[in-house]
Amino acid sequence: MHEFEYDRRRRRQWLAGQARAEGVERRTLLRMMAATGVLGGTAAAAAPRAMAAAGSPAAGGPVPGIVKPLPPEWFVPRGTNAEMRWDTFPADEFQVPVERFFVRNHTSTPVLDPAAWRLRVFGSGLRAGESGYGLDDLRAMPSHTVSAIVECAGNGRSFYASQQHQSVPGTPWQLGGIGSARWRGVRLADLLRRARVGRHAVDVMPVGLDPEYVTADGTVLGHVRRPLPIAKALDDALLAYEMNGEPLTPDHGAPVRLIVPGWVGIASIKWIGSLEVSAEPLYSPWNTDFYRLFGPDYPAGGTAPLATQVVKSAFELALGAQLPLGGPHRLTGRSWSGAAAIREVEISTDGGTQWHRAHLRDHPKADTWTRWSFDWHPETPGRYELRARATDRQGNTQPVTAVFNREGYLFGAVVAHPVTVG
Ligand SMILES: Nc1nc2c(c(=O)[nH]1)N[C@H]1C(S)=C(S)[C@@H](COP(=O)(O)O)O[C@H]1N2
Ligand SMILES: [Mo]
Repeated sequence: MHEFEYDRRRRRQWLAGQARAEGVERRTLLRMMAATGVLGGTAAAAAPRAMAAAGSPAAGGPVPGIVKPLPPEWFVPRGTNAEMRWDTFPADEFQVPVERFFVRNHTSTPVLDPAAWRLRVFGSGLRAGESGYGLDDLRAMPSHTVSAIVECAGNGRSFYASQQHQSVPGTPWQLGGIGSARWRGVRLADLLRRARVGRHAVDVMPVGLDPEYVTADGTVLGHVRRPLPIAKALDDALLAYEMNGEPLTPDHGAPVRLIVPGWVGIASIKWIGSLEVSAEPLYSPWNTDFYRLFGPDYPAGGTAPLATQVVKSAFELALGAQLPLGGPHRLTGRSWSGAAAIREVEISTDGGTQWHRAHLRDHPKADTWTRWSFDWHPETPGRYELRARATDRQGNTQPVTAVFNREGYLFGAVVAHPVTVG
């Protein structure tokens, strides 16, 4: 799909009044677009920042708004989010257990009654009127199970600062803003056909039932929602009601969330309550102001809304880990790409001069990660920098540096992983 062209067309249509801003006042959206240069203006510092959270804190937890326990051996708290720790993750487990899965909340986890839940489907892209579906209706439809990653677009963001000396706002994730799970549910395509989607539909807008999102300057941006192009909606998106064989838990979108394989995590809207199917392009702040690339190396108006994730790798080892002298040390980790299955992973233990092929422990598949291992025999004590570099089957590989963007998304460069031996 030619996303950039598609997006330009959407923007033109919106400006011509043919597309709607879906709950965002036109005035507010114009101001945001001007502030971020979407309208060709200057990139001012006035862009609303995604910081403030609405909703009440969950009692007692280290992260306000998250319901499940977040033991420090498994998680690092980050604002309203919880990052998964790679160094304590068991190398032999493929999927991330629900209780260890990272959480990214714009506001706070709502606890919804599954029996009362309904999904409202409506819009100009349907050849029928509004329809509604309860959880039983979804469970009665053919089910489909996928192994798929959910990864935040900002995963790896902290390395813009630590490795490239570039300061970016937002959650300073290391590499644990990611998880893979087995998701079971109804193909969005099946539901859309049942709701009688028409040929002229261009976007679907899933809307979350979590509290409305309020920026640091007090602007109410409404419920978390982000338009999904109909092509992806009809391709492999899933309305998931189970995660790793159990009903979804509150923090991960119960009773039903969207799973959009290969795409940035924000596409996978949790706690979905309604779905507009539109014959006109739709907008929300999550595809205009947030989740695009802005910066000196990008078009003045920013790129098209982010879609596919880049290639990344992580060691199952703490940054700065201490390893005893002698070995061998079995280094383990995982690599993934939103575009294709992993083809090859290379390891360097000398700061990036020499590279050696890692052993792939899984048959690489698209939409999830591939585990790898590498036996290392460091002969002298001291400080080393480990590196892992993956290449996917489309030939995408991890570069030495990531191109800067204002919000610090898509950090795909090779990460220098310091360890001390001896
Ligand atoms: N309704 C709603 N959906 C949401 C979000 C949110 O805050 N509200 N966060 C998104 C983001 S940015 C990410 S990375 C993923 C995180 O999913 P998880 O918390 O299950 O790991 O959910 C996405 N879906
Ligand atoms: Mo995210």
